[in-house]
Amino acid sequence: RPDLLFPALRTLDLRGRKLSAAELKAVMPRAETTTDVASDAVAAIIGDVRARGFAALSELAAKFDGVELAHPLVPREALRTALKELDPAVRAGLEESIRRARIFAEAHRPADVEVDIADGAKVTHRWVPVNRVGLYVPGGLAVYPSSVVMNVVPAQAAGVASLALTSPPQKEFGGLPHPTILAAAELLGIEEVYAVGGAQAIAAFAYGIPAGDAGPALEPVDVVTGPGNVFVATAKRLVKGVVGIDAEAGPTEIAVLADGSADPRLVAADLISQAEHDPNAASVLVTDSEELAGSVRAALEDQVASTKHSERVRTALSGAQSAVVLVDGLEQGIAVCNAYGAEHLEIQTADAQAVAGRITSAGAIFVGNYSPVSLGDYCSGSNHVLPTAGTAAFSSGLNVTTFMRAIQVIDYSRDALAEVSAHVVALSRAEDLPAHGDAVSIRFAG
Ligand code: HSO
Ligand code: ZN
Repeated sequence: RPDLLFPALRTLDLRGRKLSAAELKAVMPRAETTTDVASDAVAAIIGDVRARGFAALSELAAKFDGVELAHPLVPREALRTALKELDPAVRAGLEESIRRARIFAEAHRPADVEVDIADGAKVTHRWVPVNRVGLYVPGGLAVYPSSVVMNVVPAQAAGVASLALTSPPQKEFGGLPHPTILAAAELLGIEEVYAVGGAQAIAAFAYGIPAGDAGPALEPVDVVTGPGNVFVATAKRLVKGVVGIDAEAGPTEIAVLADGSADPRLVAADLISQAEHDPNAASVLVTDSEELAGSVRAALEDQVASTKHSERVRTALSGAQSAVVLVDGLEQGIAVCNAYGAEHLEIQTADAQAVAGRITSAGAIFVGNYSPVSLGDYCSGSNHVLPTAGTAAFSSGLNVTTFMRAIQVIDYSRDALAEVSAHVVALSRAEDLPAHGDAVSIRFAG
């Protein structure tokens, strides 16, 4: 009775059911997105930072982080020391992660598009990096130096001139951010690092803080990226429009689309790997093989028991957001995955490449037995900041273009303008905006 194994993970049987894409999306397991409960508190913090600058940051650091800080800029010496004291194996891992991410990001820098619409009529789409970005790195339980790499490398490849990073002050590290974060920043050549966390960090980035008695100014940024808790996410939402922000990263998700040819031990290990992040993480197996589903359950019994964060993993796998989804065949499996739009989708089927080619919604696709999500988390060259909660339907993972925008450049000659002038005049009349037409006609009058 394979269905009796690991019963905490529920089964959703979609076999024989003809569901539309919208119905599939509704029926797939997904955590409720948390509604914004922090808005008022966060708005007050943002207002306070705007009004009182460093003094507000210092008070908030004392209140929330229990540290005394007159000015939150981390001394350069502390960055150097953190790198010097970094475990050599971790350093080597970060260096390889950076190297691969750079190869990809630099190749991905978008090319300008220059088009001759007609003789002498040229329109160009010109990519330009933003001037300055602020990167938020969470502290506390989740210390992710790998996320420093994932945010910084594409910004640098985009050509962003000025890059600032912030992470909450840690009492146990003398009010500085976690040393691994500092070391990763130093490896990447980031000199401007702050010890500020929470909504106040996002406010400081968005509005800047003028120089004062406490020390040098914190210049406002154009784009804020990076994950954070509900206060950080709410703050990002509130400053959006003043600055650009990246997508809100919810609890992580892995879906595995597998057929009878998949190795159940690998499927189980990968489901566990992302469940390890968060009791709210989602692990979803989509398969047309009841036999595979049974052997994955058997493998989960073994592997969940022996993994370090067993309790967290068990909670994630037994949550409403996780399931084994049984489908009639690969066709329905692909439809299910496209409707779900997982942050990470692994394809472990006979012809994995062909199946991957038919996926139209996912943050990232991991093809075949040797491309697990953990590879992408650290060292594949791809980015691990990816759309969650189905937002893959309309958004992309972090990449060079996150840190760029494009300018359209219009360059017409006299003859080229003459060729369309009557059309401009006619359209301007139709919109009762005759001065628009006149601005063209005047160039040819007299
Ligand atoms: N899987 C996470 C990223 C991460 N994993 C960082 C390990 N460290 C979200 O894509
Ligand atoms: Zn991960």
